[in-house]
Amino acid sequence: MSDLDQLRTDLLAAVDSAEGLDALDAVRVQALGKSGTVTGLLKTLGGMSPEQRQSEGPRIQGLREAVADAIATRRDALERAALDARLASETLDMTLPVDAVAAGGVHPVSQVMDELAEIFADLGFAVATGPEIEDDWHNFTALNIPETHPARAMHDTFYLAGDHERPMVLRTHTSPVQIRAMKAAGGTQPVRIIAPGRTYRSDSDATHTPMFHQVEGLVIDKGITLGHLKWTLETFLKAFFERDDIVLRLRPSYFPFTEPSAEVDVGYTVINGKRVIGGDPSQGEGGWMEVLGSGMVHRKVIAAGGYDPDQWQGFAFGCGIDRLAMLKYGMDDLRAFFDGDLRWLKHYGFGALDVPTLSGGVGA
Ligand code: 2U9
Repeated sequence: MSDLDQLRTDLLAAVDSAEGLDALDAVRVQALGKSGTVTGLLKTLGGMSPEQRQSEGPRIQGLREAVADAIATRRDALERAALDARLASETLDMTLPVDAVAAGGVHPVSQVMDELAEIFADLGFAVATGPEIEDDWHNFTALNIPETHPARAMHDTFYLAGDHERPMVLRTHTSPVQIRAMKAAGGTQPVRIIAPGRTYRSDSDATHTPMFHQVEGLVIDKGITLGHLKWTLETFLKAFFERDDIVLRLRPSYFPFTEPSAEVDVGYTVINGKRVIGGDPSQGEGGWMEVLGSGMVHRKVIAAGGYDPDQWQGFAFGCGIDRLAMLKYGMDDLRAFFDGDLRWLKHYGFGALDVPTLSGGVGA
């Protein structure tokens, strides 16, 4: 075997046995680099006679090409093997659960407010809002609660330092919103609104917080009767508690702003030791639970709102939103509503996209 053949055999063997790209590059430098063996042979061509160059030239060039081709082929194989190894070690398990994204939740009070707006929208009621800092006239006087009326003391009012001409209070109910809505309607247009929002009374125990949420409803029109009131409340309660078997009981009561006035009880039944709204209250451990106050708007209040009480009548109702939420979603401590405990909110809160969760609107 000539020296050239021996060199070819050695170099091709070195290329084939190179175990990685670095080793292969070392072989390339050793053969084809500036001082490489094959490069050295190519340089000898210059000192040869023309005849010698003619016979040796193609052999040496052939050797250079064979080594270069072998290196390229080996590099491809090594690169493919490296890629295969990476693909095998870096596989993604598409079946793994994704990390939960931290998302906020909807507070039960907000959820119930959305549900109320939805149900009453179906009945043609708009949502009205007003200031939480009210003057004495809108909060009391216009609602037939004059200065000497015992109801003022009963409301445990938060008074604000203001001028003596126009004492200001934190509204004790959302009723002043309805007075403002009546005034805005100018004594000539029917009114059909609910007024949900924050209210304030100086009271604090397991069932009372100094701030709580109320919703009140008001209808002013011609020819309004107690029958309209009862139907509206029955329709509302059936939609809210998502049951058709809700029974109502109206008990005579007293509120300064309505005459006659009635407290509204709903029938409950007991399932697994828990009171559930709906069903026949005369069965088993069932009974009645007070959920709303209501009545026909007092003539003096109709007049204070700018309407002629000989032509216009109305009904109104009110209840605690916090209490509605507790009854529907089964919480038992009112104070937890306002503690801001994230564990409680996670448990009782609602997803932003669940709002509202009613299975259907009124009449569905
Ligand atoms: C106007 C006229 C009448 C609103 C009414 C009630 C009866 C009532 C309480 C229930 C529990 C509030 O949260 S609670 O303490 N409310 O019983 N509210 S009628 O009557 C109005 C309001 C505005 C212009």
